[in-house]
Amino acid sequence: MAGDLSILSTTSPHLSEIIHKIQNEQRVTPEEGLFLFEKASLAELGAMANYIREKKHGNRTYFNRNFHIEPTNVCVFSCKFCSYSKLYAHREEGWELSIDEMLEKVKAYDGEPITEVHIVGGVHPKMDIYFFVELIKKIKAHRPDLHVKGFTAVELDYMFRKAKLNRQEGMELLHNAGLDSLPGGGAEIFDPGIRNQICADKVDADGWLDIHATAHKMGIHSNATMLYGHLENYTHRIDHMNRLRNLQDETKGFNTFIPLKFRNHDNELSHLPEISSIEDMKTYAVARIFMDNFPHIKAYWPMLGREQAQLTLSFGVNDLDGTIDDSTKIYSMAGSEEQNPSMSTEELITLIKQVGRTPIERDTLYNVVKEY
Ligand code: V47
Ligand code: SF4
Repeated sequence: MAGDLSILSTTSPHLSEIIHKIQNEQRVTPEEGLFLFEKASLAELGAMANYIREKKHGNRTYFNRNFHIEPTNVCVFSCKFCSYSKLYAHREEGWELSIDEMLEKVKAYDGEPITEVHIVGGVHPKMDIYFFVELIKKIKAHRPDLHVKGFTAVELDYMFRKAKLNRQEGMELLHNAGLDSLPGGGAEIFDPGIRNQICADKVDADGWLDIHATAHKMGIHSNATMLYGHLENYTHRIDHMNRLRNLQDETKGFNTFIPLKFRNHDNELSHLPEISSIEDMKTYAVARIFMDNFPHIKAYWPMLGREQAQLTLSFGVNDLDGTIDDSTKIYSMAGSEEQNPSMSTEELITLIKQVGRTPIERDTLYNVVKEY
C-alpha cells in the first residue's frame, strides 16, 4: 500500500497543487517538474516519489540475471565523457573480440539460470551489421531462450547508415537474426546545445528517438537512459525526460528509465566535479514523479555502489540492474564505485531485503521469474 501524502505539510501553494495532482494520478507539467528540482526539499521529493513507486509496485523490487558482452572499445566517436573508448588509429590499445570469442563468453554460462545477455560497445568501423547478424544467430543457435538485449541507438545508427539500410530495414535484419530488445544507452542529454558540447558527432536526439520509435512499432521493447551531472542543468534534464515521455505516449515501447550519473575519472570532462548523492536522489525522485507513463525506474548499482543503490529504493526506484559478472568495463574505467561489478543473486536479494523491499527476479520484459 502506498503511504499517505497528507503527512507532507507545506506552505507552498504550488507544491500543494503538485501533491494534489500526484494523489489523483494526474500528470506533472515540465514547469512543475522544474519547480520540483529547484524548490522541493529532498524529503518532499522522496515522499512523493515513494508514494508513486508504492502505488505502482508496492514493495516489489526487480532484478534480473544477466551478463554483458562488450565486443570492442574501439570507437569512431569521441564523446568527452567517455573513459573507455580508443580511436581506430589507436586500436592496439583497445580490444576487438571475434565472434568465436564472444560465443565462448556465452558458453561460459551454460547450465546457469541467466536470462539475458546485454551487448553494447564502441562503434567499430569494421564491425558491421552483418558481423552482428552472424553473432546474434550463433548465440541464438547455441541458447535459443537467452534474451539478446543489444546495441544502443548510436551503434545502430552507424551500422544502418554504413550498410545503406533505412532504420526499419536495419532493425528487421537484426530482429530476424534474433535481437530481442534494445538497451537505453547513447541518449545522454537530448538538448542540442549540451549534446554538441559533450558528444557532437554521434546520432542526435531526433535520430535516437526515431530509432527507438522504429523498434517499438515493430514490437521490440527498449530502455532509455539520461546521463546527468555534467554540463546540463535542471531544464535540460526536464527537456530530456519530456521528449521520452512524449514518445512513450505514442508507442508505449519503453520498459524502464535509467538515470546514469556522470563519473569523471580519466575522461575529457575530468575537470568537472561529480555531483552529490543528494542530487542523485533528487534526480531519481523527479524522474519517478515526471515519467508517469514509464512502468519502471532502474538504478544501475555498479555505478552508484551498493548503499546508494539501496537508498534509491526510497526515491522512486523499483529495479536494480542484474547480477552482472565482471563483464562490463564502461563504468569501472569512468571511476564507478564498483571496480569489479559482480553480485551473486543471494547478495542482491539480501541488499533488497535489508531495506524492507521484496526481491523479484524478472526477465527482460518484466515477467516474474521468481519471488523471494
Ligand atoms: O550511453 C559512458 C554512459 C551509457 C560514462 O538499458 C557514462 O538496461 C557515466 O546505457 N559516466 C551506456 N556514464 C550504458 C547504458 C546502460 C547501462 C546499464 C543498463 C542499460 C539498460 C543501459 O553509459 C552511455 C553513457 O550514457 N556512460 N561514460 C561516464 N563517464
Ligand atoms: Fe564511443 Fe559510446 Fe564512448 Fe561515445 S560513449 S566514445 S559512442 S564508446
